Amino acid sequence: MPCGSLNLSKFFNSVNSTVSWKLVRTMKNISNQLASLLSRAGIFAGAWVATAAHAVNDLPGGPAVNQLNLHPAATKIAQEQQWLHWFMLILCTVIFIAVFAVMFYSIWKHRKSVGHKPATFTESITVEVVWTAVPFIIVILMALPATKVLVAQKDTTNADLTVKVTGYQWKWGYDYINGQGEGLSYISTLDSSHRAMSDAGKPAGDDYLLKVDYPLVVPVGQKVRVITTANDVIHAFAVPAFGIKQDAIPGFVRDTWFRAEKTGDFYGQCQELCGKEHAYMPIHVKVLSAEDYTAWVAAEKKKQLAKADDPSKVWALDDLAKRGEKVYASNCIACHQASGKVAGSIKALDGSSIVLDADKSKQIAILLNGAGNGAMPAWKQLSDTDIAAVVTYTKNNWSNKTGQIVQPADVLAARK
Ligand code: HEC
Ligand SMILES: [Cu+2]
Repeated sequence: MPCGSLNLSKFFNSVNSTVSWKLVRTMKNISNQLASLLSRAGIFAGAWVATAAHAVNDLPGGPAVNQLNLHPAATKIAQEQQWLHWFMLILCTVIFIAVFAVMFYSIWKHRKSVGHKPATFTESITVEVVWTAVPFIIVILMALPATKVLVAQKDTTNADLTVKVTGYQWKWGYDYINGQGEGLSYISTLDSSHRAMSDAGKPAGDDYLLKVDYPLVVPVGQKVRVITTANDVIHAFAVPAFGIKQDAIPGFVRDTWFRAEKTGDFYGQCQELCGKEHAYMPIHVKVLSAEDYTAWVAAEKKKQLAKADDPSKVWALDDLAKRGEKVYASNCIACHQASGKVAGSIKALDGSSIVLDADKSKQIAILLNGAGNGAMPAWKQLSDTDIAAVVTYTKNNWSNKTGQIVQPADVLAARK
């Protein structure tokens, strides 16, 4: 390329579209071979873990057994990040080898014992210019493609779908605030069977601690803008296959985006230490085809309509307690146990004077406002019916046979 007509942006575009694909392929080959070599070495160390515990397999879209390489990319951005990763690693390795080769060769070749006399000159303008110019060019060569990807990563404009992701201790809230599915809103928590496995110290399955009740569902090939924030402490929303990771900070709004190139399940985890159950708030993104996504949105909307309970509805005790059992299983069991008994600093609900109290407003107030300086979280975000249901359930389960029923209207009144 003649130097006078060097057009950098054109140059890098052409690098990206032609040369880079060959490079990506060779780099991938090198990296795969490297990874398999290393993992074979790692198998010795890993073998006892695998046999002692249980057989696990790779989880597509999630972690792989003895994984050393980055997750297979499911977005263009992740692909480019991996290209950069290998590009820089190889560049640095080549420089490292070249510099040290020259150094060791010179030391060896010009050693005193074979009669070499030290040169007496000092300062060489040529050498100084070369060792300033060459690294400068190398740095520019690294910075240009990196900047290009960085700028693309930050460009959250023109999204097809916008989802607000809220970090809670310890679950994720997903609100579809723009695009197809607007208005959908739900909480995604770890599957309770996985918590039970963890409590029992018996991990099982390839998706151990990655299974959730309601995954984040998005359409394939569309630009999804993710707005992150948090309700309590700092969390971080990250999905390695998409190449995204964004802190979710209380009181602040940050954003990132991805465009999944294939359908399937992709997994991530909270990546900012956020408390004792940091490891129990996985992220599961389900990427659907356009038709499946449309069908999913329609079904969810229907469900939401059915669920949009009329807070003035008067419930029968049995129906409400049955619903409360579900609310309890997904929200309260982590602390209060299925048995409702004392567990450390967690007060028992079975036999609790507050739960048994004929004055229902006491327990409603605890649920709406929390207690023990936040040790018992506030549950304002649950619907009136869900709060009424779980209160009714606790008042009529275990040895608590009060026969009391709390209606959604009682909760609605207490909110004011
Ligand atoms: C993060 C753990 C945690 C979760 C989840 C939790 N609680 Fe609690 N809860 C506590 C703690 C700790 C206390 C004791 C607070 C105190 O010191 O007064 C408590 C106290 C209570 C009390 C008062 C008991 C008494 O006798 O003082 C009630 C009622 C209660 N929780 C109901 C619930 C219900 C219903 C849910 C589910 C919607 C729930 N809790 C979820 C931790 C939790
Ligand atoms: Cu977290």
